Amino acid sequence: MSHAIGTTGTSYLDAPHGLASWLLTKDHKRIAMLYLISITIFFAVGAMFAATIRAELATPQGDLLDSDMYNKIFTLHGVVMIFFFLIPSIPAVLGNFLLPIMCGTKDLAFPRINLLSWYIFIAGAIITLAAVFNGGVDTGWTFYTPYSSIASESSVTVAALGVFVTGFSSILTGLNFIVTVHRMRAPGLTWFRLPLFVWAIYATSLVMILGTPVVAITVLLVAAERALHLGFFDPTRGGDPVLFQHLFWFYSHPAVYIMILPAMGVMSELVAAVSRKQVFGYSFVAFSSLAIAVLGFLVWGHHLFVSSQSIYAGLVFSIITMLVAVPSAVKTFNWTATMYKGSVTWESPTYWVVGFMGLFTIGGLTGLFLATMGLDIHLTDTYFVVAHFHYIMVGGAIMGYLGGMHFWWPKMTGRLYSEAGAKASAILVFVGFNLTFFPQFLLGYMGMPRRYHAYPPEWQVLNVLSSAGASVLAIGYLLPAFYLTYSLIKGAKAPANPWGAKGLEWTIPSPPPTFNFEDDVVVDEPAYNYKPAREVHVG
Ligand code: HEM
Ligand SMILES: [Cu+2]
Repeated sequence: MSHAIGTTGTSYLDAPHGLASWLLTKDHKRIAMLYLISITIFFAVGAMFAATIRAELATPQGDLLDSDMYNKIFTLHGVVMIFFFLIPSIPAVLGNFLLPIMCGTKDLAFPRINLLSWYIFIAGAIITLAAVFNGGVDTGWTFYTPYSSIASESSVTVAALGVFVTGFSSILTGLNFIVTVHRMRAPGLTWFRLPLFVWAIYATSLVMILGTPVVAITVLLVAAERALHLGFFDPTRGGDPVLFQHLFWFYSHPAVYIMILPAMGVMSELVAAVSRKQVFGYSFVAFSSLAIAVLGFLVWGHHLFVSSQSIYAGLVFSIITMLVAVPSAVKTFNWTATMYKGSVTWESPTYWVVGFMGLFTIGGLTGLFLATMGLDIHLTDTYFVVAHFHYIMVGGAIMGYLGGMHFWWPKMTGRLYSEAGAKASAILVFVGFNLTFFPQFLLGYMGMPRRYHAYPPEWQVLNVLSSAGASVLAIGYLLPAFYLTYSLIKGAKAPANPWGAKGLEWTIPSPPPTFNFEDDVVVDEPAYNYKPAREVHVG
């Protein structure tokens, strides 16, 4: 592998300063930083809505918010978290930063389009947030018709346009990644020498470019129906409200994999690094990403078990949904096997890895409950569903994102952070998370419906536990904001390879120079070619 340690080029952070040099940058690493700053702000906004929801639900009466306000708050929470935080998080921040480096190239295939994607993302977010200040949206993040298309008097049209615009950002980013992986890999970097993170981002990109146009058109149809009173979904004009659910979930089920596949990619990198070992069953892990991407398009009907869908269609969707569990389980088993035979050390990334595996497993297993049609008829639209997807998307995707941020932070910023702080944060997130969401499985099983702002007093104990857990979780998420920011000011300088990890990104200085590699890269070994000895240099 090319070893470029000691390159003299100025780091991408030190290259021209000034606001304009950042806002007009074509450097994939700076664009990643622009995304990092923006999605961190959106996460904070989404988290404040979540805190409001948990405050309301701490007591059985609807005493903090009226029902109308409550509807608006949980809608905004969902919309902001899904479209403006989870979907862009790992691909746009870590993917943008790392994919070109992992492919041994100087930048993405289309650097200008990469910058354009960020501007489109910001434009979409501003339009959507305008809907918030323009009275809010009360449909839920799923925008179900006919409520959203003919009944709701809130700012659905503006929010729908915001989501529509944001979709283009996703499509362009996906295209950029796919072309880069196909056309720009360094000589010798064959498909089966690619880091598993690249495989995961590649599979995610396929979903982004194939799925996003469908949701974009769907929300556009809702906006058109509202503005022009067309009859796409309006039954009084011959439309079909359930058609919306089909179109919506045809994208949004795959979209849940846009959120989790990249986190799985991060996990593969981290598991290899903390176990100092080639990932067990490398090609199975690589292909399982593609299998998930493909199967993900065939299961949308599991969101429609209680719609007018025929019971036979339900049966087919039920079975195919269970099949999706197979490639997910393949990954989990292979990570476990990697760690089992490896020499695991307890640095902070290991904490995030273990947390991810625990939470993702619970999320996946409870997915199987929901995939069982007869059981889902009882559980659908209850807190069981809420708990299931939070275990995967918050427990899995955000753990993966934070694990990746901690692993690559020294590379991205050139600074080491407090290991003790990072471990404390991982533990608080894990404990707070379980306290928040585990009670919701029980509440759902007992029949507590989702999206209600008041509930019978007998469910208060579990709700109070959940709200209390949310405060612990919030502290766990806030901590990194402090020690990571502190590391930028006072942190020790990071060496090129603080974890003693394998991968092209660890062969260049931290932070990398503007064009990543000084010489042309040639790769002559498989990914994760760990040798027994190594040195660790963390703060
Ligand atoms: C083992 C794999 C999985 C299975 C079998 C599964 C199954 C299901 C089923 C059947 C539902 C519908 C429940 C209902 O509406 O009554 C559901 C909902 C959901 N799942 Fe999963 N799931 C799996 C993995 C995932 C993953 C990986 C994610 C996200 C990254 C995810 C996110 C969601 C979301 C967001 C919803 C609810 C959406 C809403 O109604 O707001 N699931 N899951
Ligand atoms: Cu689904």
